[in-house]
Amino acid sequence: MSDVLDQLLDLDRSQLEPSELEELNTVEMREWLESLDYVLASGGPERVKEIIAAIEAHAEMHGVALPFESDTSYVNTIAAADQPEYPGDLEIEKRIINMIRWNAMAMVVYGNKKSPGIGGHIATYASAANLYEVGFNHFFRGQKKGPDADLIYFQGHASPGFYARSYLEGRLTDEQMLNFRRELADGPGLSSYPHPWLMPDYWSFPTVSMGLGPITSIYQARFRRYLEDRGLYEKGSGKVWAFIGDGETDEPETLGAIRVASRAHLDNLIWVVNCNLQRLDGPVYGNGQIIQELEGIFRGSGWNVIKVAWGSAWDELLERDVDGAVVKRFEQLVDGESQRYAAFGGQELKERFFNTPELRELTKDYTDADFNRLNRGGHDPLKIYAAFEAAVKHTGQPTVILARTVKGYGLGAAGEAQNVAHQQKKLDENELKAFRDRFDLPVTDEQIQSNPYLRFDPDSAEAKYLLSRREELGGFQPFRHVTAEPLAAPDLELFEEFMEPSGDRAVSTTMLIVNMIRKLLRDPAWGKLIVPIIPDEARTFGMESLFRQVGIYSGVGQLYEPVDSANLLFYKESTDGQILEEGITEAGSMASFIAAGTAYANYGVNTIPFFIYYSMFGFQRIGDLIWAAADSRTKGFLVGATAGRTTLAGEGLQHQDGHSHVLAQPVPNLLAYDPSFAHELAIIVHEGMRRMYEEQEDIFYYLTVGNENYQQPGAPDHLTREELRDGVLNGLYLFKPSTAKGAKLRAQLFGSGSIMNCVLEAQRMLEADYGVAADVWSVTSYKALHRDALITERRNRLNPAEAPQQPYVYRALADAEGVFVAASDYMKIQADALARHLPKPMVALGTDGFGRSEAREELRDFFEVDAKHIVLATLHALAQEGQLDAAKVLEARDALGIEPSKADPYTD
Ligand SMILES: Cc1ncc(C[n+]2csc(CCOP(=O)(O)OP(=O)(O)O)c2C)c(N)n1
Ligand SMILES: [Mg+2]
Repeated sequence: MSDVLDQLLDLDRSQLEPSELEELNTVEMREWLESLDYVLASGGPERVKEIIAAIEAHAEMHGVALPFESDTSYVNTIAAADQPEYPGDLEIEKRIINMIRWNAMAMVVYGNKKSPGIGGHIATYASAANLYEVGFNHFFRGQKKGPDADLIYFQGHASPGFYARSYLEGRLTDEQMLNFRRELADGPGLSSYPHPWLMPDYWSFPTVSMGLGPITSIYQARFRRYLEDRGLYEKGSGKVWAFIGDGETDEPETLGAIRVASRAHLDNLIWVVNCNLQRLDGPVYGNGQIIQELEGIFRGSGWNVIKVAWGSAWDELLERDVDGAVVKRFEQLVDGESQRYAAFGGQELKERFFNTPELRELTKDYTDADFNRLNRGGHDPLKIYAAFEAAVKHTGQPTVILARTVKGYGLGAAGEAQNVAHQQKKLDENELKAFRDRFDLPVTDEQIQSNPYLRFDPDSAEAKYLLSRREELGGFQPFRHVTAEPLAAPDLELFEEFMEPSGDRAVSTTMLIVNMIRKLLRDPAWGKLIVPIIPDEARTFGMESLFRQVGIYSGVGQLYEPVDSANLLFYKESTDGQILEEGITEAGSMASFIAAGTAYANYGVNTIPFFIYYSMFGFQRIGDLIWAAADSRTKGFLVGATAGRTTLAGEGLQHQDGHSHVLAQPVPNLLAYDPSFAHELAIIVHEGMRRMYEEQEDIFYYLTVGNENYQQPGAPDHLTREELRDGVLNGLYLFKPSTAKGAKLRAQLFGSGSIMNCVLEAQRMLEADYGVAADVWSVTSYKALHRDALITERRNRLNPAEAPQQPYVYRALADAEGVFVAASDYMKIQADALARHLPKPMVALGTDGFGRSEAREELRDFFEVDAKHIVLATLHALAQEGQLDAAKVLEARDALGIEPSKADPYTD
């Protein structure tokens, strides 16, 4: 103990002068820290942990309520002394990164000069460049590494940087670079962001809708484990890397699923959050510290957290700072304030950060250049390398690296750390020259005016280094390469039972799809490849028997004896379980769907997902993930169960879906079906498997199935199998022609889903009570009919000299007599959208409006889709055609018991 401390300790602290108290505090703190240093040196970190734990317990025992802190001091997680040797050539890497920085900036600046308003981002990549370059030169493994290859979610707004690197690697041409964001130019162009749909040999993961990259990367890493554990893919050391913006962590999809990763011990997952402390409008958390906040969140969720906050230049300062003044200052520093130092440079840092006597003393020898060198960790390759290496080696947990960077790094006055940095796309000549000088680039003043892009001489040390690093790491990144072989659709025999009538047995389409999945799971070729995905609704859909049949996947197996173990259908979890029981997360389930439905591209494995969910919680809730699935060229079946606004009884407004088919319309490569019967479902599922896996088409399917039980009629006799198949797949076929041969009045009725039963009843009533012969058509897909009609219409418009063709729906109905009346459990706009393409008008009945808690019959009355409303609509249409007296319609309305003053379901 020091003498001063001894003396001061003898006094009553409350009697001390403030200066004496401060001295006591300082000396006391130093004593404690020195003791700790001694323990660390002699006993190592483990002993330090033991002592601190004992001190904490001791303090708590004496009534000191310690604050809960899930974050650690605001210093780098990896101490300077523990940093590994940097394996690369820093000088060469610097020249490479500088050239990439230039080209990435040039793509945007020159692109906007040529075509004002074309957009693009400079600041995002500028801040993240070092993170990526350490990855490209030392970590990211390419396709040739097989199961050791990495899957990388690149931050979407940084795409100019990846194109710029690919250009140096010789993968992209000058023309492509000049056509960044000009995909419709004469020559080949480059998409703004990562879109596998647009660049299928390059991008794998669409990340640009904030939050989708993060959540899908978690389920990707988990799915990789699933494939390995089930023996479908060789176990390797490949990682899933996701690069995320700090502003992006605002999205619930970013942080909402991080527990999934730690619970599953996904040490094959590495997130790098680029903490440039800014988002689009300004600071992410100006009044606080986003890095510290994120550290707390991730640590609390069981992740390994590595902070890369401060660059190497700070190490020496921290070393000298025995009183911890710098660390204390770090901890006070809010992000909005530190943004100023990045924006205004070393002088600002000197005056505003080193603003106490101790800090001034500590830096008294510092020159302006020294202050300017005090860099952020995310721009220091040594720090980044240490973090990446530790992340790759870490076992048992996912890792997140929180790297502190500067938004718009290198842009200087043109936007460095400015609130406007995100949208900066224009640099004037002086700013371009400043950028050139800062990064020491071989650009002449003349070149600045004209040819923007730089390349290394192929014989240069830089070009060779660049390519040899990638060669050693297994090839270029990003890449997308489909290696899966076509796989023949299952034998039609498998589906034969569904073509037969069910007899007295009433069966719902939900039960039918589950039966089909069960059968497919037993198929020798397909059985292993089916991936049933359920967000905690298996019992709702009668799928619990699958628990036992194929098991629920769990990376750790089952560590408990299930409560229902005596039951035949017990809740079985196992490492080779096949079902992905995701819990209550449609977003997570959709992320699994994407992983399973793109495994043909990412792993060369033809897994086929069936994601079964409450239809209301699909397009409406996770529409953006479905859009990303489409972009990703995902295959598989989305099955919206408990579908139909009036078919799902009792559940009411929030659950009754009468519009998911409308929301399915915008997704171009999605086929959407609303089948009524088993034979339709069987034909669609078989054809889907054939097209997606045998023909390798990049499409996916949406099927709605209901929970209403009814007898399945089997394939109709009046059609050949071929005719039936064509009709079902094209979206419409004559299901039940009228038998009332002599009737004068005619109608064509169109039914879908379970409303088909109302249509069939209306057919009977019209014939029996009103002398109208009605044919009944099954409309399996309004979307398919509409799509075909638009394609045909366009073809005719673009080829006016050729004989016009008719769309399928027109041809199918050309000779149909009488009025057209359609009814479905979905919005009227589905049928209305066909109006232009039909031989005559079609009256649409549907379920526009909010649902109600009621029984089916009442719901169908309320929404006016039941048999009596179909009858009334038919008679009204006949009257409008002049074939029936209006008085007859009025008579019928009253006879049917329809009140004209009844509530309007659309407005009430
Ligand atoms: C879902 C969604 N909302 C909004 C945007 C628009 N947007 C693009 S980038 C951006 C800011 C991104 O900030 P950050 O995540 O911190 O990334 P940085 O560019 O700073 O690395 C925003 C709001 C988007 N792409 N996706
Ligand atoms: Mg940011």
